[in-house]
Amino acid sequence: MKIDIKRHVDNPLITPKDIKPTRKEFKVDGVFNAGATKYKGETILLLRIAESVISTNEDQIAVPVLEKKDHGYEITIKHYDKVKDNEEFGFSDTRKVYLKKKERVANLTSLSHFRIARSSDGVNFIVEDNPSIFPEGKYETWGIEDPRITLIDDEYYINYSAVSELGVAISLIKTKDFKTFERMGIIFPPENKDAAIFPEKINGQYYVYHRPVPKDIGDLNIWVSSSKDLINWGDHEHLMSVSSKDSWENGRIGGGAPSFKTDKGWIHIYHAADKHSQYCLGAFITKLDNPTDIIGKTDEPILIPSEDYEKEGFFGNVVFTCGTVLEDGIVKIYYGASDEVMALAEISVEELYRVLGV
Ligand code: MAN
Repeated sequence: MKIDIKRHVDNPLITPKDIKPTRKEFKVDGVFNAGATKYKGETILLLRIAESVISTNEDQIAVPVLEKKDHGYEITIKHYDKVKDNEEFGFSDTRKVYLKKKERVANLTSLSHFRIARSSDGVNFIVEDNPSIFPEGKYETWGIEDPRITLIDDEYYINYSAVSELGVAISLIKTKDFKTFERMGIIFPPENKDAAIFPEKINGQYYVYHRPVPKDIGDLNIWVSSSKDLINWGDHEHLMSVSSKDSWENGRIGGGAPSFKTDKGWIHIYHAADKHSQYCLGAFITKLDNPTDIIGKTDEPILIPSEDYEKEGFFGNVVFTCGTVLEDGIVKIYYGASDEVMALAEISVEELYRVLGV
């Protein structure tokens, strides 16, 4: 089925050269996977900005991490030598340094923070020069990633991946004005990612989609939980599985942008990867009075990496969304491409109904 989805002609909208590094010894590797919302008539993107240390020697990798010092957590730089350390560590994945013996990640190559970009037309963005939210404390020593923004009443709730050597947890922050931010702590312990909170209570409960990361038994599937206060989550249920066939979604699936309400149900745009780590976007729709009841789902992706900026970059063949804005029947999907740039694609709600078969 041919799907009517349009990439914006100005794509990519934001690239690393639009971003001022936080330190002179840092460079920006990526500006991607932004949360999106409307605030006072403007579109706000909360950008994930990944920074690494400028390298002066090809054989060396220097990685930025937070370390506990007398006065709290400070940035320190760890060094690896690609030649000398080759026995012990793997360097082939641009995102990670790999500890071969333990078969686990020793460090990420970059440290991510969040920064605000504002726009009056949803296309031309002005990016702030300084971080809005910077990693803090023992659960964020390797950075903060992939924010999703949900407006509930008059407060914006931002959930994100808090990354440290203790694992990837899901944490929550709230703000009323995108100037002051209140940390509310971890809502799902490691390893868990890709949480997307619903914007209102349904039958007296808040709902969230999230993606636990089983290491030994089980696949990387989407789960759903509910809560009365957005902090304590329970009633955990499995929602949707990776495909068991040779398919675009047989590797991993995860929540994308927070679901939005339509006449026919809650629509959720999610991401899915195949066994070769090609990341696409798909959609499903649930009943309005029950976010655990899927009534339609896309068989084929609505967005597949095909443009240069989606196929090549810091980590290529990736389209990944954390935020949409619904205006006048059009869904603006803001998405990270190749873990490097921000882009925009638009699809109408009517077209989504058609591909969802509802
Ligand atoms: C994966 C990717 C990276 C991310 C790490 C830690 O490797 O999603 O972008 O930095 O996980 O979350």
